[in-house]
This record gives sequence, structure tokens and C-alpha cells, in this order.
Amino acid sequence: MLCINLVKAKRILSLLLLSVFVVGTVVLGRPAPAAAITPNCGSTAFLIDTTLPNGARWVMCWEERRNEGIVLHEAYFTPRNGVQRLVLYRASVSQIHVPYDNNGARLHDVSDYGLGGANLLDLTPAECPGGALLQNNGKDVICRTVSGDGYAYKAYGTQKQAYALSLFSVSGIGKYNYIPKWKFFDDGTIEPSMGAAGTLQFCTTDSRYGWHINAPGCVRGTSHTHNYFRRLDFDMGGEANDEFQQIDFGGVGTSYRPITYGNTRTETARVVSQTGFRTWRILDRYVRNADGHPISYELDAESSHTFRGPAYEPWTRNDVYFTENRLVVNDTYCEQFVSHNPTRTGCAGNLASFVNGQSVTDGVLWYGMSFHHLARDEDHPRMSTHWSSFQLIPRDVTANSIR
Ligand SMILES: [Cu+2]
Repeated sequence: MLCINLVKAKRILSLLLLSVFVVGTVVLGRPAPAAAITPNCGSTAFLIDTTLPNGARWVMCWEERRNEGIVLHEAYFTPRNGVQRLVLYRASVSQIHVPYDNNGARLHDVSDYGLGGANLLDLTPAECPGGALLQNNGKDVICRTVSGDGYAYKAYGTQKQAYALSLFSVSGIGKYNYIPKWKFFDDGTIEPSMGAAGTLQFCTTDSRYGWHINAPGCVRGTSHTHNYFRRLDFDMGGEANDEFQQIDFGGVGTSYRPITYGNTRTETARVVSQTGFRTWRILDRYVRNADGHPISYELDAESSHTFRGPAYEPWTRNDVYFTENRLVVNDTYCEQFVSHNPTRTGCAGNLASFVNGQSVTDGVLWYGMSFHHLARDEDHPRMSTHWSSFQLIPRDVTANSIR
């Protein structure tokens, strides 16, 4: 499926034409015409085209890859009564890094084992209630559902219900079953999540590093962290002109909290700041909404656990990374995995080294969520599924609320 990435340049040309159309309509001050694009997925079997109950539409392609499992391509969002836009050119799981607290194992599940191929499980209809199963190679690998999400808005006597398209797959790696899920809401919000299920992988008798579960053959479940990374190639308004912005609020511990902005067009790595209300967005420098504001997507980071590993795991030193898209270099995959990345073509071995001062035009956002898994009695004989999630939220993509 290398071709999907290599045709990016051609797709971008048509996007630029669409952007010109959109910008032009903003300048002329009249509604944009409907110029709906359906991406070429090679086969309609790999096309997802869902119109949600409020009229919003998500269209995208998917493929199965040996390491990354299900990868999404060319995800377009059309708001209710609005203009279609490419949001993500490519979205993938870029590593599941699982270091154990007793240093008994430090796993790199995506690069070393893979979410696809034999590890991608065949789903049954019972696992996808009310949804549709999507096949690859005769195996039901994706469950697609549309589900309610409560209020889109509620203002005293007026309310509307929200809906989301949901896609998930399940990959069995060792004793774990991972459930990568993507939710696409009818306001343009995207929620990547990861479920951890299956059974506990490792046990210990050392009270420093495990929680008593007193299961047969397992006195204590060994404590460990799941670091779930996503790689997100945003292409709003076209491939080029991406910019990264950090927003902070000063005055911690005082009565005033002034906002500050830090923009960059150079590769960068950043850490979360909960007391500074720190947030980030990726914006297009030229495409603006009808209010004249640059369109952007904001990362609403999950912040319960933050993992900082030893010096030989430098990709755990930061939480958010912004890099130039170098997925394919000289027809070979290059900056694909957060860790254990193939270096055969001179590409760097991990995400920390991808950040090397390069200027960015086609930006990629990398974000990892961490779940420190302290086993509990409820984790045997089968683990209760644990979910980790974050959101990517439109900021000024449209000039007002669209639901
Ligand atoms: Cu776990």
C-alpha cells in the first residue's frame, strides 16, 4: 500500500484547488458550492462513507498493515450545511510501548509484533452490536457503528442529540487484546482511544513491583505502563503551510491568568503543563474560516499518567511532538514508529531523533497517552477492559457552532 502515500502529491494538488475555491468563496462572501470529494481507496471495500443523523459526513479510506494494524487515510469532514475539508491525510497507531516496573520487560508491540496480519482478530457480529463488520482477506477486522453521544447542545428549552461514527479493531499480542478505536463526531471532533483487555502478561512475588491478586500461578500482577502513541498527519487546507502553536496561561497562583502564544514552524517536542492549562493546535497559515480566523485542530491531551523512562528511551522525555512528514523517503518507510523505527535508510531510530531542527511545512502531530496499569483483583481471570482516550477538537474550522 506504499502507493497510497506516494500519491499524496497528486491528491494535494486537487486539495489546493479545493482550498482556492474555499478561500475564494470566503473572499467573495457567498456560500461555498458543494464539491464533494470521494477519496480513491483502490476498492470500495476500503471506503468508509458515513452521514450522521445531523447531516455531517465523514469519508475516509482504510487499509490493514502488518505493524500498524488498521490505518486511516484521507479523512474528510463535511459539517452540516458546510464545506467538505480534508482533516487527516493519514492516522495510525505508531507504537504501544510497555515497560514493566521491575524492568522484566520493555515491549514495543507495534514495531516488534504488529497489530495486523495474524495478530488482527476476526470479529463476530456479537462483538459489533448494531454495527457493520468490514472485511479484509475474508476476515472481519473492523466494527463500524454510529452511536449517540448525548447532547450536542442544550440551552434551557432547546436541545439536540450528538452522534459519532466509531471504528475499532482488536489485535491479540501475547496475552493482551488491544482495541484501537477512532471516533468521528458530527461536529468534527476526533477521539482516538485504546482499550486494553485480555489477561495479565506477567506476575511477580516482589511486593515492590506487583499488586496482590492471589490468582492461580500469579501471586501479584506486575505493575507496568502502556504508552499508546498515535501518528497524525493533518492536511487541513492542503499539505503545506502547517504551523504548531502552544498556548499557555501565566500567573499560576495569582488572580490573573494572561494568555501567551508560541508559534513554530520548526520541529519541536513539548511537555504537558497542567497548572499552566497548556494546550496545542496545528493550524494552516493561509486557510481561514468565514470570520477570518486560521482553521486549526487542537489537541485535548489526556493527562492522568505521564511516563518518563530511562535515558535510553528518549521518546518518553516529552508528550507531544511536531515533525515534518517523512513517512516515506526514497520509496521506503522512514519515520513511522515512535521507537524501534527501522534505520536501514539512514532514518532515525526513534521519535526524539526525528526532531532535528528541520523546518515544517507538512506537519505531523505525535501524541502518546500513558496508562500505568496497577493490577487489581478484577483483572483476573480476565481483565476488565481499560480505556485511554484523547480528543482532537476543531478550533475555528467553522465561524460558528455547526450542530
Ligand atoms: Cu496492562
